[in-house]
Amino acid sequence: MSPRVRFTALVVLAGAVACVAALGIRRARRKTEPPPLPAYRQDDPYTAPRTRWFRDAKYGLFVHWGLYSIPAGEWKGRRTEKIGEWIMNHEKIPVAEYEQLARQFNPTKFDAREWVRLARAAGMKYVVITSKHHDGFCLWDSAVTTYDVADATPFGRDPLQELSEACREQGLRFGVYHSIMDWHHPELAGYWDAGKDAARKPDDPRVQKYVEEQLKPQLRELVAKYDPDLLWFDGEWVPWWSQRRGREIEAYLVGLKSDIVINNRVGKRKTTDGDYETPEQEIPAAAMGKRLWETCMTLNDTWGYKHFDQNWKQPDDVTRRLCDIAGKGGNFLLNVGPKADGTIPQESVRILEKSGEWVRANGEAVYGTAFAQVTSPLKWGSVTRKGDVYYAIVFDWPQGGGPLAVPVAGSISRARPLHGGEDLTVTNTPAGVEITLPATKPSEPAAVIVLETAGR
Ligand code: FHN
Repeated sequence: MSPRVRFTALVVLAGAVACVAALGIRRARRKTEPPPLPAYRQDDPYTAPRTRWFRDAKYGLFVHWGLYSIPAGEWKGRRTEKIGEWIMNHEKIPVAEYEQLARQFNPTKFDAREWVRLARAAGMKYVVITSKHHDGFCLWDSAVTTYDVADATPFGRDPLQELSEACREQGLRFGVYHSIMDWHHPELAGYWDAGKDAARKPDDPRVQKYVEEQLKPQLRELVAKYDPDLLWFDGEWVPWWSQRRGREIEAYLVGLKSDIVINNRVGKRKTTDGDYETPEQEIPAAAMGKRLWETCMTLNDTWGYKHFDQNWKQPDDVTRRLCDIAGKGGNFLLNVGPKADGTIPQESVRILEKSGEWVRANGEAVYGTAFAQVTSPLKWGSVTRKGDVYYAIVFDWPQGGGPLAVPVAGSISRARPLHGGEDLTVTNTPAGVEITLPATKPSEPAAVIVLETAGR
């Protein structure tokens, strides 16, 4: 065999070996690579009819209420500087000792209709309440555990039943918060005293047991008993939770209620998890492209009630944050931490009612709006958009009135105060539109100017 033929044969052989090896590696890799995440939703949450209510609502009440409302931030005379609902963790309270709080949970002043009346007075369109926070205590009558309001407390009423009914009666949507992390399961990592052999992997049989024997059955209960429009998961950062587990729960919930809206903390807060992003205690600098989002925020510095936390945001501040969020296409989920007696702290009531006066009077510029593409950041307030109409929400009115630059795209044909009065002078410039404001600001803390685009 000539050297040339031998060389070609060697090359062909080497090539064949390389192919076989590559195939082998790919097969092996395919064996180790987790199968792709199951797709379970056929729609795009950003435009789907089932999220329309959420996109139009813009503003909701978050409620953190549970056994932690009893110590109210103080344990054995020691005040925690941290968030009240984490007192079991921060004060290293053993499960058996913390459970005793249930015997004291008897919120006889709880009035679901009053809570919903307050949400409406604030201008809110939905309510999301903690069905189970990290401490594992269940605020409804669950057949899956006795660590719930029905079996462990003298209260004898079902707060979720009453609140979901009050929401329906008064035309608000109802959502439930549910923590994946559960300190009532010390066998799972997350509990402050979880041993080093606590479950830390998603495929740990103890996680499987928790998911199959508690998480899923309780989600089925919550959907069957209270028909929530929204599921607000949390506590997903534990090492034993994964995007795959999250996808499994999403598919499970969609099987129970096809139009349910689910936040991104069902998974690992990836942009493919759930229907929307959940920035916390912050407002994004700009809209998030074609991804829904909702900022959740405290009214003071705690989610769960702390009797000494008086660092309250003021009504105008709340109103401005709502408009800022709406101008960037987001939702605002603002929290209250009711007391153990079932009442909402008076300061929370005052702030929400005061801010609500403006929100309800100017709802046209908030509800059902989308983010307005502004060509430069705004200092004086926010701009929202509804179809071919913009709403300039002006908080910082120029001294004595005068020109205000509104950096929106498109030519504006008319500018008028939302609540009537003379039309304003409009000058379209390459950078947007300039409107001439009158000396007096028509309303506080902000005045809305309606800008109609030429196409109208
Ligand atoms: O740990 C919780 C906290 O207690 C509170 O519930 C907030 C609300 O969004 N979420 C977690 C912190 O990210």
